[in-house]
Amino acid sequence: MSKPVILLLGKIHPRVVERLQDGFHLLRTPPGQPVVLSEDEASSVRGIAVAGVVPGALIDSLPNLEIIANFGVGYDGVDVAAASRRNVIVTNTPDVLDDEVADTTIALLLNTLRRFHSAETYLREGRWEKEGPFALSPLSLRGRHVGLYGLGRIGGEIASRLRPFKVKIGYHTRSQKSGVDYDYYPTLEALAEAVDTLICIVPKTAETHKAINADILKRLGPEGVLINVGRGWSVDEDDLMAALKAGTIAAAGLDVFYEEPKVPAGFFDLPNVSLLPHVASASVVTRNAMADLVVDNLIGWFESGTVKTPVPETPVAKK
Ligand code: NAP
Ligand code: 8YV
Repeated sequence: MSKPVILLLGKIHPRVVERLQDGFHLLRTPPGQPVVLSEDEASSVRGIAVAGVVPGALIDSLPNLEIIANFGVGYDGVDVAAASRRNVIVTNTPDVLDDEVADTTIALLLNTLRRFHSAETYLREGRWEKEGPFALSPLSLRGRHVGLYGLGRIGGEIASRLRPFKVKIGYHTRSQKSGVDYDYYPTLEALAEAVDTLICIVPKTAETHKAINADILKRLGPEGVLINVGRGWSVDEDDLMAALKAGTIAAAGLDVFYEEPKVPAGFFDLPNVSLLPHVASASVVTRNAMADLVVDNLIGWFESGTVKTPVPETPVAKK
């Protein structure tokens, strides 16, 4: 029997290729360029492995497509509505990255408050010996009230890690979560009003677009700190930059940006931001686990008609 054809899109993790190459026929397209397939190629494709974008037009141009396996828990790059219309399964990589992303969030929070990045640069530049101790950090985690915008798989892990830091914890989600004793706020406005530290870990959806804007930042207040590890989409970057410059809030730590990999140059000049190039899950061990889940979903589908981690919107039909 001929091997199922999988189209690899974007800069796909090498382990995905390694594990798929024996059992599947792999079609690769040059990264960063439009996907151009012959008619025969298009009709041969039964699966897609992707780290990035799958537009509806591409889905519609592949008549025999059965499954899209997304590398990443956030699957906002995939046109899920178009996939569902065509009865195409979409899978993502939840759970296996929760701990890594939560660890990174705590590191980014501490780095933003205590400016360890600047302190290390100071040491490396030989300034400690010449000029004496590094300046005291104006901000600290001591006594903070932290609000989570999102308390799902990753938000829950962030909250658990915050507990031993002895900070007060609250959250806003659309539905109140059972089994947690953090204070619930029914609106983002109410959460921002109550806390001084806001951690954004919601998905990219129409509802979360630029939800963190000038009004929310003003509510956080002059001691306020924003940490974004969700999607850049959820923050109005112009409003954030203005708030950081004017002292409307005190500092921000960002792992994600509106138009990655472009980072607004204005952030580089601000001493009160800590910037990371979307690395929250980027360790070898965690990215390998994500790659394995991409492959397990594809193998499961083509061997037994089952997938481990379908996204909620997907039609989970048996072959
Ligand atoms: P999840 O388990 O689905 O949790 C999402 C949380 O957001 C839930 O608590 C949900 O609660 C809440 N939420 C969704 N829409 C909301 C809205 N409009 N208003 C308020 N709350 C809302 O997802 P996850 O696995 O924790 O991942 C979350 C996101 O993190 C991903 O989608 C991805 O974009 C991002 N992420 C980033 C990195 C990185 O490298 N920086 C890594 C992994 C994930 P309700 O449904 O009750 O509202
Ligand atoms: C990855 C992420 O950096 O899982 C997600 O949603 O944002 C990150 O873990 C990204 O998916 C890699 O393409």
